[in-house]
Amino acid sequence: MSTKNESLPTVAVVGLGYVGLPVALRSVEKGYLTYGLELDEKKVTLIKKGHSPLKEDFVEKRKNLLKKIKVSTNPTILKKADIVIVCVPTPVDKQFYPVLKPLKNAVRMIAKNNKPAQLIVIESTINPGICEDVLVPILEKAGLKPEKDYFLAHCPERIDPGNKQWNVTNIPRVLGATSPKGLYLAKQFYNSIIDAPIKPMHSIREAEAVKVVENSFRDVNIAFVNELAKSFDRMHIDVKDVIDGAATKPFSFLAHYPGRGVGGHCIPVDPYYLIEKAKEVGFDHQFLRVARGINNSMPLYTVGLLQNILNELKMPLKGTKVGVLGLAYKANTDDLRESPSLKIIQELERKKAKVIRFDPFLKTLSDAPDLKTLLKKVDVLILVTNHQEFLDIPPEEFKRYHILAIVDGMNCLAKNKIKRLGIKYHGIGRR
Ligand code: SAJ
Repeated sequence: MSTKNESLPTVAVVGLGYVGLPVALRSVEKGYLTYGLELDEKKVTLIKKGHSPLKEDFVEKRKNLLKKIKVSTNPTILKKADIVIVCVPTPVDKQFYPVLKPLKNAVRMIAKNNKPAQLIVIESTINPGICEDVLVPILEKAGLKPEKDYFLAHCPERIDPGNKQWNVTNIPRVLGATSPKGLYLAKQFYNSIIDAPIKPMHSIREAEAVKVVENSFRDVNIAFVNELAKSFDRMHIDVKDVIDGAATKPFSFLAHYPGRGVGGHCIPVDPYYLIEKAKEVGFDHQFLRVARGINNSMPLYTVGLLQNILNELKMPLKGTKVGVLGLAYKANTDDLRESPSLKIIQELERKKAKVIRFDPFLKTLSDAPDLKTLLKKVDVLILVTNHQEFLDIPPEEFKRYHILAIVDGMNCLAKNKIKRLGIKYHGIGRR
């Protein structure tokens, strides 16, 4: 029930993307008067009309609350907020160095529109030390006094795009702050909107470290199986079967699966936060760097697999019509960020293949209006995204449209059925 509760503090969310919008909706749902500061006019207009700028299950189910978020592009709305939640992007640049400009700008805007005793919570992913070494100086430069004008906390976001089970209401969180009072105020707020444990960390640095550690953990585990895939490819061992076998062990094994590369705004990015931060203290995270290198090598490795198959078929890659199934980095989403498809297509075109793309979630970027049209047009396929629509293709369809070879970049197709139809098949560590 979303009724305005006079006794509750006023909330403002800065950045209404895949993290901020769910937080704002949840805040409304729990009765908070909620403002939304969003620089993208189009998004503001959409939300004002009650339309979601995101294709997220959680948002779709709460569309009726969208109009209750007081959205604006004007930062002066922050003057009304007792609690400001910062959910702006923290990408990395071409040298993989964290780009903090959006975050710094957001904090500058907050500082200029301070309400005394304002609680500022950073949800964006940052590396250890950013709050105290970068954001506090910005607040102090604006003349703000800690504990009097502001309290600073960090509650790293854990939104998993496309996940229908876990969302902002039920994902446990960690929380750190620069003072006990700030921790108390932040914990009160998050306990009121999240039906899951909120773990207070002993310092804000520890809270900053948690997120980059959990995502680096995932990146190195994916790199482990990607390296296995490369070696098992040579040993003619199906790495997917082996991982499934290892996963029968009920403890101390956590299955990850090889693929055409690691995309998204978290996993391929967050390890660089740790790598860069550690450099400042003279430490080289060689393991994280090696893992990043292995994962970054997978798109070209995938194209190499196609090249090997075409060599067997005595077909040059140049001029071959290659169907690329999927552009998004993750199944059943329309998210292109850091998607391996971009490097795969770039390499195919560099080798003068004729590329025809199709992604049911990104039709405006597709070269074919639908899957059938693509299958009619191409000689071979590379599956990049394990969208359900591609998993549902009966293998006979590949035969019907004279597909000569398939590289299964997510090891998700029916390998044996495809091979029995006389179609060349190669997965990642799976042949
Ligand atoms: N991937 C693999 N092998 C795997 C798992 C993933 O190659 O075994 C690839 C995916 O294809 C994708 C990339 O890695 O291209 C990232 O996949 P992901 O499942 O980690 O999806 P993300 O990027 O949405 O990661 C989010 C993260 N959530 C947050 O940062 C808040 C991550 O912490 C979660 O573990 C992940 O969702 C999840 O579990 O789904």
